[in-house]
Formats: sequence, structure tokens, C-alpha cells
Amino acid sequence: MPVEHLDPLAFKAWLRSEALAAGFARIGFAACHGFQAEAAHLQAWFQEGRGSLLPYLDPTTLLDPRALWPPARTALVGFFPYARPEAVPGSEPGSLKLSRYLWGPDYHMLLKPRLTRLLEAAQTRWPGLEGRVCVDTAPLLERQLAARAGLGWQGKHTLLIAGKNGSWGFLGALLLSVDLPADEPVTTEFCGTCTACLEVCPSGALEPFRLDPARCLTTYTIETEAEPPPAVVEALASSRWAAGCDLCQEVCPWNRAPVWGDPALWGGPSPLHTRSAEDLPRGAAQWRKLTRRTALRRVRDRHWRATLTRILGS
Ligand code: B12
Ligand code: SF4
Ligand code: SF4
Repeated sequence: MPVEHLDPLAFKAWLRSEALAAGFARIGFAACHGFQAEAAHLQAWFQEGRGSLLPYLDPTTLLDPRALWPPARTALVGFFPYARPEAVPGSEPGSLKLSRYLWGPDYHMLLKPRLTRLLEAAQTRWPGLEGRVCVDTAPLLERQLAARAGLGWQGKHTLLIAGKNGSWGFLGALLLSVDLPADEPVTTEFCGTCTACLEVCPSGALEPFRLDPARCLTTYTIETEAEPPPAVVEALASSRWAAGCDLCQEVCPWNRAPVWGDPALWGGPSPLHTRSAEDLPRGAAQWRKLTRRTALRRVRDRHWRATLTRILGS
């Protein structure tokens, strides 16, 4: 259905200001054409079997946002900060490390309703508009779309660095069925000669601008219950990351003065982050209670116990 009385520039300005008011630190707009420039690297990555532990990733859909949602013309992409200076994994005596992104409510439950409300408000102003909200789980190259929307670039660790705002932010996209003027894409990276993330990765998962999920700690503590290779088991035990891993971002110079998440939104520290390793839950009921409404909820208690055993040896 055609969108009536739409002034693209005014619509864009309104969407941007509403999204910023909803807590996104940066907003950009990108056209939803395919990812031609990325195709060769992406296909090589899959052909080398790098996606084997992440079976939900499909190269064909990833390369074209319209394969995901055919009406897509424009993507509003937002960067939503989550880290806080006082939330430092492993800072309490004897505690294990849980990534900053797990420190607070489940981000899907924060970003999705915000983008859905924005879509609904837009639809009441502009009847006929269609949209689709994507936060993490859709087969969409969110970081590449964010770079195309001018939010930043993919660093050598592959994450989206939003310039001086750093990389501690979730990405969310609202695909829209109308053509809006796109923002200037970021087509270069600003890592320069830095290789800090490549060097700090405890399991050798990173080469410049590409990651091997079969070596990343996050894959084995969050995504899959598959047995990690010995190098990853060793890295888990020595680094004490029990869920996710922030090392490649902690060393990044672009995160020296990042934009921080709102403490009122992300809440205080969870006992999972502050308890000493011996006091962490081992039983299913306690695990369920402590992970309720957090992004850790998708990790099963037996998976959590297996990780603890790998780190603590018992
Ligand atoms: C699968 C996935 C993972 C996997 C794989 C990560 C990866 N780098 O692909 C695992 C489980 C390891 C993971 C870990 C993490 N993730 Co994750 N993840 C995703 C997810 C769902 C899909 C990503 C994807 O499509 N990967 C597929 C590969 C092929 O993509 P790619 O690496 O960008 O592919 C390019 C490169 O490989 C490059 N390339 C290949 N070879 C070569 C060679 C050369 C020379 C060059 C130049 C380039 C090049 O070309 C490809 C095409 O452009 C996204 C959400 C989404 N829908 O986008 C979140 C997402 C990327 N994750 C996120 C987060 C927060 C994390 C963690 C920080 C969580 C944590 N603290 O533990 C870690 C960070 C690890 C890291 N350094 O990336 C955020 C990142 C936010 C940001 N600022 O960028 C996202 C966007 C979720 C969100 N909505 O906020 N994640
Ligand atoms: S998240 Fe940790 S294990 Fe994964 S690439 Fe970054 S430093 Fe390496
Ligand atoms: S640590 Fe250095 S190389 Fe890695 S992403 Fe940051 S600036 Fe780039």
C-alpha cells in the first residue's frame, strides 16, 4: 500500500529524534540493497566452515535484507549503549567474569519494544507504512548495515565501533517500506596500525576483520554446548570468562571514553557478577531465578555447570 502525504526529509528527522529520545545514542539511515562488496569475504568465511557452530546463519539471506523482508527499502539503524564504568567483570574478589552485555535486563526486551513503539507511532502518522523490527536474531548483517547508515565501522575485532562513542552498544534496525534519503556511509576503518584486540584474544579467534567462532569463548559459553577445543578450555580457565567475553573490546583505544549506558535502565549488579566462584548457582531452580529476564536465560543450567567445571576444574 503506498504511503500517503510522506515528506521523506521531515519523516526522517522525526524518526531520528524519536529514536534518540528512546535511548539510542546514534541513529543512521541506509538503503536496503544487497551487500555486493561484502559477498566474496562472506562466502569465503562460510566455505571455510566458520559458520558451522552457528547453523542459524544463512549466507544467502545475510547478503540481502530484502531476502529477509521483501518490502524493505530503508533501514533505520540504532546504537544503544549498555556498558557502565562501575560494571567491571571480575572486579569483586573471587568472582568470575560475565560480559558487560549480560549485566542487566535482556537487551532484546529493551530494544525491540522501543523500535516497535516507534514503528507504531510512525504508522499512525503515515498510514500505509510497513516495517519490521530486527534486533540480533534476524538474519541481517547488522554491523554492515550500521556502517552503511554512517554509524561507524567494523574494527579488526569485527564489532561496530561508533567512532568516539566506542563499541559498547547493541545494534537494532527498523526496516521500513519507504525510500528515505540515506545517510553518508562509513567506508573506511580507523584501526590504523593497532592490533591490540588480535593480540589479547586468549584463544586466537581473531584475524584482522574476521573472527573464527570455533575459537571464540563466547560461542562456547553462550551459543553452543559443543565441547570446546583444548585451546578454548585453557583460555576459559586462565581468563575466567564464564559467559561472553569482553577482552577484545576492553583493550580497544576507541573505548577509552565511550558513551555509557543509562544506569537507571540497566540496573545494579547481579549476584552472578559479584559472587565469588564457589557461591555461584549450580542448581537449575536457582539458575532460572537469577537469570530471569536477562539475556543469560537462553543458557541452560547444565551448560552453565559445564562452563564452571571447565573454569574451576570441578
Ligand atoms: C553470530 C553472532 C556472534 C558470533 C559470531 C561473531 C561474528 N563476529 O560474526 C559470536 C557468538 C562469536 C558472537 C560474539 C559476540 N557478539 Co555477536 N552477534 C552475532 C550475530 C547474531 C550475527 C553476526 C553475523 O552475521 N556473523 C557472520 C559473519 C560472517 O559476519 P562478519 O564477521 O561481520 O563477516 C564479515 C567478515 O567476516 C569479513 N571478512 C571475512 N574475511 C575477511 C578478510 C578480510 C581481509 C577482510 C577485510 C574482511 C573479511 O567479511 C564478512 C562480510 O562483511 C549478530 C547480530 C546480527 N544479526 O548481526 C551479533 C552481534 C554482532 N554480536 C554482538 C555482541 C555484543 C557480541 C559480543 C561482544 C558479546 C560478548 N561480549 O561476548 C561478542 C563479540 C565477539 C566479536 N569479537 O565479534 C553485537 C555487536 C554490537 C557491535 N557494537 O558491534 C551484535 C550486532 C548483536 C546486536 N544486535 O547488538 N556473536
Ligand atoms: S570475545 Fe574474547 S574470545 Fe571472542 S574474539 Fe573477542 S577476545 Fe577473542
Ligand atoms: S583494538 Fe585496535 S585493531 Fe582492534 S578494533 Fe580497536 S582499534 Fe581496531
